Amino acid sequence: MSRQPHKPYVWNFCELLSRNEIRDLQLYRLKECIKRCMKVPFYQKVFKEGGITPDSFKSVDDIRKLPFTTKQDLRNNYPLGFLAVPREKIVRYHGSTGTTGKSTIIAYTQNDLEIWAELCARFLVSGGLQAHHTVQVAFGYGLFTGGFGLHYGIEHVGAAVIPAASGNTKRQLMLLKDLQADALVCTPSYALTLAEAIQAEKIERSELALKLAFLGSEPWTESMRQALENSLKILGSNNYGLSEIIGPGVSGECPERSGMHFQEDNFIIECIDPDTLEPVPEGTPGELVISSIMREAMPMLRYRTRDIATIYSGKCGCRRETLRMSRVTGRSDDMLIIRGVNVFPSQIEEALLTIEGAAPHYQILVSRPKTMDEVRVRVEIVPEIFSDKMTDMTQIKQKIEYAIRQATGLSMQVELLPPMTLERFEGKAKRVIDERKLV
Ligand code: DLL
Repeated sequence: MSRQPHKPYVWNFCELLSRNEIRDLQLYRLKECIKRCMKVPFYQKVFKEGGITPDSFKSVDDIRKLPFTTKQDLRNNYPLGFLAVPREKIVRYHGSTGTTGKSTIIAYTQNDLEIWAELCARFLVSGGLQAHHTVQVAFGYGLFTGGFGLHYGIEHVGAAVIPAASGNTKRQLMLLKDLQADALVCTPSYALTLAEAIQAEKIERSELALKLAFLGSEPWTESMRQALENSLKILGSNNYGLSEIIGPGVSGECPERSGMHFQEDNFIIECIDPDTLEPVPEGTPGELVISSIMREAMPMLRYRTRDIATIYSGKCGCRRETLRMSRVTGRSDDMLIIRGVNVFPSQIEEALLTIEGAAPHYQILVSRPKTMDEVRVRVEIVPEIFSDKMTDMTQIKQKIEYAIRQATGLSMQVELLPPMTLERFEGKAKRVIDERKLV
């Protein structure tokens, strides 16, 4: 479909600050943020050890005097060790997706929620949303930040929300049709599923009002965008974020489609080599490191996102001068995103090893036969338990499937293997085979 250019809408003048203005604002806000972080025992220790005070920062680049904050630091301080405000100031909790294990809880003050809605409003407007639109949100509502984050952003713009939540494709189609939604919010892979279902149900495009889609929360490609735009006859824009930093709203695309603009009045962005931890030159892929300098409840200083992307500067055709990021091209850890849910192979391993008979030799095969991700876990059974009695094996298989579902929130198909079937490794085990071709 040919792109229908729309005016590069800007929601807030902050988005048009010059580079110098952005840097000045960041420096001021970083110093204020350091003061707030003094209430967090983890940062107190960091500041004491490094002799750091707000006056240690003469320029934004001095942020490198601080060590990184990692997901492990958050886990070590679970659930609320990173709170920078008294508990009674918290009005909302979210968490990282898909796990029932202890991972990360994210807290928000009222002010954090207002800023979050504002940040989401900005990328929505820059992607074409206007107050007269109706938007169907097909993200999960719950601990996951996608549903609520986008919901309040849409309301902030003044558009109408249909909080359809995730799944139930038939009902999604019914709502799209009956309420004539102009815009869709979901993961790119779910948008593809909807596009297929629209075809399968023989719904005529003229029965739908869709014009825009705001897609994010998982990696996707330019060719996937084209497939979606052609089949759904929409403009699809990309947006990026992560719960530890705030949720969606960290960066988003403008009509120029030349990368996602970071909301730099709220975040200080660095891009590092994940091995040497040194900054990479602009235009070289590296790991994004983000500091959330406006957060009240849980500010993060130099948080290692593990997301690999490339950063660009330079004035964009939309008039913004903020740094932009490419699509996320990989991870510097082994996290997988399955149907929009973040999963670590270690969670699957821990779950299957709770079942008697399962050997610690397994392989995780991820594929996307059509539009939905599928995971098959191949597990060896220990020799003492392995039997050719179908009923015994079926029971073990079901137990493992249940344990994995409990641990990850996802259904995965388990295949049991006789002892010594899988390859043994001398070095680092390669347990994940990701066959998804993001086309
Ligand atoms: O996925 C926040 C979000 C919700 C973003 C809705 C956009 C829309 P988490 O569950 O914490 O938060 O997962 C964060 O998802 O570190 C990336 O690896 C991945 N991710 C998020 N957006 C994109 C994107 C939300 N546009 C993790 N492209 C991040 C590629 C993305 N990967």
